[in-house]
Amino acid sequence: MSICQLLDFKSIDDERGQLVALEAMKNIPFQIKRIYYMTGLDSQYPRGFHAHKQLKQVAVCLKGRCRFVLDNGSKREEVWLDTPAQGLFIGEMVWREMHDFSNDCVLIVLASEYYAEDDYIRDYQQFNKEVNNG
Ligand code: T46
Repeated sequence: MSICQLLDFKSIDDERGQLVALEAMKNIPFQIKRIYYMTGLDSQYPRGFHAHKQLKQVAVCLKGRCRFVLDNGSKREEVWLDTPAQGLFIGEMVWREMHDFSNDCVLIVLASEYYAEDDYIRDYQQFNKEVNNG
């Protein structure tokens, strides 16, 4: 079973461009409490390196591309995000890293909870211990 899920969104394309609609409990599998986005990304500076205890998220690469590394404590997977017509669903207790941002990369993230630093596990050893010992 996969650690994360790639969600395919319907893209409504015509000569004016592309439009993708994201709706809570429809193509996004939770109620959305927070949206944040990242710009000015640089391949020299990977991001993430943490897991969340409760938070569920969907990340969408609106422009450019980047590589996600997901780890559930027993296996690792890599996923490239390079289209606004796909979202990466990441559930709770999954270690995530973001690498290899293109210069034009724009990432938007839909989150199931408000920001809470105490939901983060930023130490890999601690994550590995918690996920493997229940
Ligand atoms: C995640 C990946 C995909 C806030 O104050 N509010 C917020 O909503 C967020 C997301 C962050 N912050 C603060 C916390 C830090 O002081 O912004 C600073 C940078 O956050 P962080 O280092 O956690 O950023 P990333 O890119 O490593 O991780 C982010 C999210 O934090 C995280 O939930 O899953 O993107």
